[in-house]
Amino acid sequence: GGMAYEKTYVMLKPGVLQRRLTGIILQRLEEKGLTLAALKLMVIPREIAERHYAEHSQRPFFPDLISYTTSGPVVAMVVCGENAIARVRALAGPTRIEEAPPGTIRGDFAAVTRKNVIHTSDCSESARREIELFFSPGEILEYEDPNADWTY
Ligand code: DGI
Repeated sequence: GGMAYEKTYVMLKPGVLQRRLTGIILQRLEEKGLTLAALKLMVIPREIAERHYAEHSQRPFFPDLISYTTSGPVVAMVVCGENAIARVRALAGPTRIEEAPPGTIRGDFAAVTRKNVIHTSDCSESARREIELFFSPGEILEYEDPNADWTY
């Protein structure tokens, strides 16, 4: 397939800060050549968490998903690069922890699906929606990357 420059929404879930895993997870995104365009700590308000996970509102695990997601600070990010959406999902690994192989972020750092460490947008439409939900346009910085020729 061709390349497309994309932005994706990435969130390190509650527990990652407490476990001191932020640096090692950011390193995995950076060493793959992905670019950080925005990054902040926040505690997600319930209403925003419900909008973020609206597609799951009828699932039995929804109340637990919302209480977990709002239970502590998260690291919210906009990550960009060629084919960034698929590349970040590949680094994260499958949703279900039994399927997440070693070498992926979930495979290496998560023990159970409900605390699978990282969220990452699943398509360009969700990426657009999620970035808008968590960031104002002025928080997203796009800058020259003189090293891009060494990555792509
Ligand atoms: O985009 P993903 O986070 O990989 O996956 P998703 O959008 O299908 O699910 C969103 C989150 O909801 C997922 O990261 C963990 C949680 N989840 C998904 N399926 C289950 C679940 N939590 C529980 N407890 N049980 C599930 O079956």
